Amino acid sequence: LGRFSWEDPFRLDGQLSAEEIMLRDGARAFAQERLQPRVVEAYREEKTDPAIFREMGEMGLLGVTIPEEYGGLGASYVAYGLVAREVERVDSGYRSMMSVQSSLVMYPIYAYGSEEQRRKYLPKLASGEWIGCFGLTEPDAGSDPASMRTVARKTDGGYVLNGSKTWISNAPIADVFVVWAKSEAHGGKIRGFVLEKGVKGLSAPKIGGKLSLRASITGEIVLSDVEVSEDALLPNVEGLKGPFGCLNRARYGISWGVMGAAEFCFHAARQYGLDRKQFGRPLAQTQLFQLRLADMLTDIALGLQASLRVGRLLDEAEAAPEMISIVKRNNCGKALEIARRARDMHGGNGISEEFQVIRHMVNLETVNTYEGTHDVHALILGRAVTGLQAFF
Ligand code: TGC
Ligand code: FAD
Repeated sequence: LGRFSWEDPFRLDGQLSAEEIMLRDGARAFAQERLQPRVVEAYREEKTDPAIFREMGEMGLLGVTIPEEYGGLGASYVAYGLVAREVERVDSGYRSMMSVQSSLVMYPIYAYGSEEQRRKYLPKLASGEWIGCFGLTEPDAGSDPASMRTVARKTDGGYVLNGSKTWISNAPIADVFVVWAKSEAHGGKIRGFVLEKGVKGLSAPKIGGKLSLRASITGEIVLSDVEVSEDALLPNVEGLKGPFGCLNRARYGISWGVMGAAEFCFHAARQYGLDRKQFGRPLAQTQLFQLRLADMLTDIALGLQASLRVGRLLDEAEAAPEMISIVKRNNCGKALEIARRARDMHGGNGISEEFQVIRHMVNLETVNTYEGTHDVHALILGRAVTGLQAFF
């Protein structure tokens, strides 16, 4: 008979390569030593430290899957997922900063950009010298990005962009803006543009009053007659499959990330239950507490195993978007449930910043919403199951 470890029920470690384990361990040490000590205050004060990008860059955590010649590590999607899990074990906002940079900014420049664009942007994004953001969502186009209003009008030497984006991670501190707009010169099709901070007519005000994901800054992108030259256009993609190609990777990374947050909450609830006595015995010795821990253990074990499978398929270029919808939706929903349970199992202490579970819980509300809400992913899957479109 095999041995059993509650910390690694299906022996995930045994399914990873030596390189993946090395990267995972490096990311874990970085996250615990560099991110964990600052997160409680950063969250309370709603402060995003831009230096984190450089620190992540030094550790090789930005653009993990991008080839080495452009500053990445050329590592697997499984390695990328493992990094996301370690960073989000500390805070979903820090993972957000990392995954926007990697999947939503570096990936489209690598996959859809010209050689000049790759050489110009990728090394500086990989080192964290430049910070990137990804503008798809608009005030009137969230779940339905096809209804976006941002337009690019052709001029002699390039384009003029007008419109506004909202809820954009990293935007107020970004140097590089990947923005999606309907291009009149391309029959109104959606095209990607790479804009730089400081260009006339571009501003990115911060969105204040966020009660979730407070360690990660969020803003708008306002485009008011922004003139760019032809070389701002991402030449190699057209239509919604451009942004969705990036979202596939980011959603997949999130499916691992949220399991890291869930593991933090599970471990914290277990320890609290062992330490805290009520009615003359540890809370962990009650049937209800053990039922909850068993549910957490099961959902995390299954979620990680599913993400690993999708990651391996992604590395073989065999992953379908619907597979990614399954793991994004399931793992976010389960992580949120686990965080809520863990909060409850901490009793009154559960609402204190010191115990950290409520921060994870409130963060996971955002993660369950962005990159396709829980219900939108259900509709993507419902369409695959029935062949019937139920969005409208
Ligand atoms: P639909 O007709 O389904 O598709 C239009 C075109 O897009 C293609 N496509 C995909 N391509 C690659 N991967 C995918 N996952 C794709 N999904 C669709 C499709 O093949 C088609 O191509 P073509 O060539 O035939 O035109 O489009 P629809 O308008 O009916 O879409 C509906 C829906 C709901 C699936 C979609 O719009 C959706 O997923 N909505 C959710 C929006 C969303 O995820 N927004 C994310 C914004 S970015 C963000 O949240 C970042 S937070 C990051 C952080 O801080 O960590
Ligand atoms: P809506 O689309 O208005 O949805 C509202 C509710 O209606 C949801 O419950 C939804 O599930 C439901 N709903 C929608 N359509 C249907 C339907 N057909 N049938 C049934 N129910 C439906 N976007 C970016 O482009 N870049 C970023 O970097 C980025 N970062 C973000 C960071 C944060 C902190 C947040 C909160 C959001 C971020 N987003 C970003 C935006 C995010 O992707 C959107 O919020 C998300 O896609 C949902 O869009 P919405 O907010 O407009 O909600």
